[in-house]
Amino acid sequence: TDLDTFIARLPKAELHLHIEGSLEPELMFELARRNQVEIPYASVEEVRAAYAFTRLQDFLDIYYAGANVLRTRRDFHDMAMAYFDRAARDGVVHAELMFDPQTHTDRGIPFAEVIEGLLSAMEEARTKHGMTSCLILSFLRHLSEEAAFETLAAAEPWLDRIAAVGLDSSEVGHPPIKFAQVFAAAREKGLKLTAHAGEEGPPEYVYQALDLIDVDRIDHGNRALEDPVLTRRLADSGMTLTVCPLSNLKLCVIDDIVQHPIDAMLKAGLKATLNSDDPAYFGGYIADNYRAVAEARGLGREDLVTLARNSFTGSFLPEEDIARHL
Ligand code: ES4
Ligand code: ZN
Repeated sequence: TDLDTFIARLPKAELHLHIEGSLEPELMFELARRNQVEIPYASVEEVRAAYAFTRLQDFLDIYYAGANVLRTRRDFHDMAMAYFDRAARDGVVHAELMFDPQTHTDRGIPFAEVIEGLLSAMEEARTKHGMTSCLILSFLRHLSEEAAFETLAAAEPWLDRIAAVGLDSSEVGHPPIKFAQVFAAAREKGLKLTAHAGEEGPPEYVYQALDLIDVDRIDHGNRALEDPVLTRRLADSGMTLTVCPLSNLKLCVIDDIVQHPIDAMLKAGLKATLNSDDPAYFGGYIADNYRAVAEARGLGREDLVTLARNSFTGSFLPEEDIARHL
């Protein structure tokens, strides 16, 4: 079989996906019309042309603006369903969706509208595609820890339907230690913990995620490679890294896809996985990420199988469900 067919047929889990980052320009226009919201673009082409970033913050400014068209639970449902339909075609059988409640509650959208829309799409994905999924509530790190505590409190009625908490948005200047208390509270409530670390931030932020938060996963983790001691520690502990190659390219974490360190990560014994991050903004879904690094770094099919396998062993699924996928 050719590479695209092999990748599409390889069962995989997606572990690093911001659902708001799956909002395609076409749906953005449809929701703007449906909700009578003004958007600063005249056409889908103009939106896509605006997706030229040189760093994380350039992207985040546009991503938060795009989320402004999301108003009702139906909007969140439709956005998530579009993602599930697309991911199913890429061979995703389990998806862990990060969502940013503060992006919506700070605009006056009730937490219930956001999560109920996502949950109903998750239910539909299960019946329509046989796809399992779970939710990762992400705190915006450019906001205060107090605001994160308020978000955790707002989530209380749905805690049994939330697998984990995460930490995203502007990394530099907002180290994990800023959120140590709220992560401890989330763990007390039985949630798993993950945090973006080492995307733009230094290895020190990865150490903080490990030592001060005791995370179950690291999102990105690229800059850990600058520190051999840290790299060895991540490998020896079997820590899962949710790596996002096309995101790294679009946000200039790397200058060219041929420089992507995925093969170095595997060679170092790191439990890396491949993910799409914000597929509507970064030019590709999960299979595009597999293909991009397979071609750019000459990964063999055994490597792709290893990466897909890591996506299940690194997932937040119960042990018996993980075993079913191996
Ligand atoms: C994000 Cl790529 C990335 N990094 C940090 N925060 C984010 N939120 C959405 N995508
Ligand atoms: Zn991310």
